[in-house]
Amino acid sequence: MPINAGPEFIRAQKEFLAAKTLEEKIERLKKMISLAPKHKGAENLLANLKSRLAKLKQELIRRKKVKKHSQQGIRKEGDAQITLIGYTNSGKSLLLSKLTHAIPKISKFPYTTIKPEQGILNIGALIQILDLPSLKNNQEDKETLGYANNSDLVLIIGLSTDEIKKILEKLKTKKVIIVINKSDIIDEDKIKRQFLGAIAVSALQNKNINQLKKKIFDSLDIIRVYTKQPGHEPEKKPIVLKKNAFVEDFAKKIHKDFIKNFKFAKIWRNKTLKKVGLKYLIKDQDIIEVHI
Ligand SMILES: Nc1nc2c(ncn2[C@@H]2O[C@H](COP(=O)(O)OP(=O)(O)O)[C@@H](O)[C@H]2O)c(=O)[nH]1
Ligand SMILES: [Mg+2]
Repeated sequence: MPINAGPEFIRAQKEFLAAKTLEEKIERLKKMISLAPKHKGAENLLANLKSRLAKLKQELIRRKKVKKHSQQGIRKEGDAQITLIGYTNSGKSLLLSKLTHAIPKISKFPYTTIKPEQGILNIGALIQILDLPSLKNNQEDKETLGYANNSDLVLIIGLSTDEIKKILEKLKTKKVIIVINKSDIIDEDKIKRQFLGAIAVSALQNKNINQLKKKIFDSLDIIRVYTKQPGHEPEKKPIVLKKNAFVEDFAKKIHKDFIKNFKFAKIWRNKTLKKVGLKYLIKDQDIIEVHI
């Protein structure tokens, strides 16, 4: 039986055959289906097109899954995740090795870091640090920027005003610390005047590394508080909470029954003891004893 497809269908078919991407193929095939003759003699054709469309859609889903999986190459760990971003040779990998126990490749040759390297900075709270591949101003930056925008805080490692400006433009997140590295060999004052709040360090000479750790903690808006059992010393490992948490939030995190049976809490702050209720605001370094 003749199919008698109209000129519009023929054109749509040509466009479909010329499609380059999977998304294009799907869109154009849908158009072909909508223009295909619907009479009995064209049933096979229509069924054929529909089954092709189903296959293309499946392929799209599969590709998306693969992409998602590869992006999740590094899982978030610890109490917060921060990322190091910058151009090649700015010293990101050396800095990672100074902030954590990680041993990444460090080299004067460009683009030594080809995938994110990770380490854990222990400042009571455990901070996961990702040392990202250097920016290249090309398509590859997309994945790198994705990691940065998804982290809790980005450290921009820059050696010049120009570099820092470019990186700020690329980033979506506003949660950044500007770190001027190599302060042993570059003039940081001019850059600092442009970016108030920037911190100058030297990863090579361990200059200002502890100040940087403190700045990282202060920028994360978290607090470390220590649980204490009546008659015992406080725990060494802190509980990490968001800034401006109440005794209530602390109690909830320890045990769900703590709220229900709560009587009062004792808080030691700067060696001073205070008896408080659930709505009391807690601060970094508080020691808390909950009574039920
Ligand atoms: N003078 C000096 N050199 C540094 C400093 N930090 C890193 N470097 C050197 O710069 C080069 C690149 O360091 P690397 O950490 O691999 O840079 P990345 O590409 O940003 O990861 C290496 O030769 C490092 O020894 C620093 O603070 N001062
Ligand atoms: Mg590197």
